[in-house]
Amino acid sequence: MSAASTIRHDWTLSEVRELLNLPFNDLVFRAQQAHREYFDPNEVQVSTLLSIKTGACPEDCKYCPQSGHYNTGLGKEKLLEVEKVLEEARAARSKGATRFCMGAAWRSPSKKDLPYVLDMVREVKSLGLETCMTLGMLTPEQAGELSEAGLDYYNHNLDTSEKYYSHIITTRTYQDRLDTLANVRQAGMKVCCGGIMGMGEEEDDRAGLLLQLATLPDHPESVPINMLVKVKGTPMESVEDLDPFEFVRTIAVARILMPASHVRLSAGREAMNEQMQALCFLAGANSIFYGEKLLTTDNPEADADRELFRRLGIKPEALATNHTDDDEAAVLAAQLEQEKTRHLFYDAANS
Ligand code: SAM
Ligand code: DTB
Ligand code: SF4
Repeated sequence: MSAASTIRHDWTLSEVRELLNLPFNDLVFRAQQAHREYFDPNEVQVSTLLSIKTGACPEDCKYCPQSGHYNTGLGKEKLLEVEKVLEEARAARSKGATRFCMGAAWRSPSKKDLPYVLDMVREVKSLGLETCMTLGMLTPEQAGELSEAGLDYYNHNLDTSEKYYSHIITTRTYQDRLDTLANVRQAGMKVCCGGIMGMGEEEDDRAGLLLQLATLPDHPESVPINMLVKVKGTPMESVEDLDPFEFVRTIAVARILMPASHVRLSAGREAMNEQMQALCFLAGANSIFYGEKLLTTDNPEADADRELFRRLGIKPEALATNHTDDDEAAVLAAQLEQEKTRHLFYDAANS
């Protein structure tokens, strides 16, 4: 492997700042180079999200429609039944998603709820889908149980720089988040960790977040870059828009710093036009949330995303073939299933 291909964990803040400030064309060119060393540039991974427990969260994250501290008009819902989750997972699979991400508005999972969540992991996994959960903070024991049940990814975002963090959340610390990430790693799961742009932060906060992610002992396998979805009733409902090019720059720098990770163009696509999304793919984004809802807010219609892929010649990334003996049968079944659903994209891509 050439020196340029080496994955680095020793990036410095001045390097990250320099990258963020490159002339736009130079930055995107470098991001494309990095992208092509590790990925097919015309493939994008597709995940579908489901809120398994909505609203009345005790945390005070200023961006979040689900925080019980703000009145956003969201009702409080109980943890969904396992059967309902499975129904949604089957529907996502039949539309061509390969990963199913389940999110709960919790500070951390309770002793009472965890067994149900473990069942969800086992059952969704038996459909051959990759599984991801985001349930708040985890102890080493909880992370161990989720890993044991077969959970592939755990999403836990740092959200912003350490410096800006206390302007956004006061009910848990940056260090709490780093501790959960370490517990997830220690338990052998893949890490999904990123942040939100457009929360009134400065460029240096975006640099600080990217640096933190890129200097973790192992890069997160998945790096969601969210554009703030401004929800009425949250303290961020009327924060000033971020310059869209700054968002694209953030994606490009994430791609350069963590070249082997999937960078997800995450929340906020509903408010982006197709040209903006294409720029994000050009800058190295290679994963999206697919399906009409994120957790509680709208995402583009699945048909519209397939049409966008067609126009850009993008294909959905196939399920990974490396798997353990334990889930071999399920993965093979899912790959067959995926062959059936790929026509949804391919027919469009070839027409
Ligand atoms: N409660 C768990 C937690 O916070 O760890 C899991 C669910 S939480 C909704 C998952 C992530 O969604 C947050 O960390 C945040 O990055 C993202 N998110 C929440 N509200 C958002 C918004 N309005 N715009 C963009 N991203 C948002
Ligand atoms: C992530 O980084 N973004 C997703 C997922 N991980 C869990 C969540 C976005 C939520 C947007 C607001 C909502 O729909 O409630
Ligand atoms: Fe709760 Fe997660 Fe929303 Fe924060 S981001 S308020 S922890 S659901």
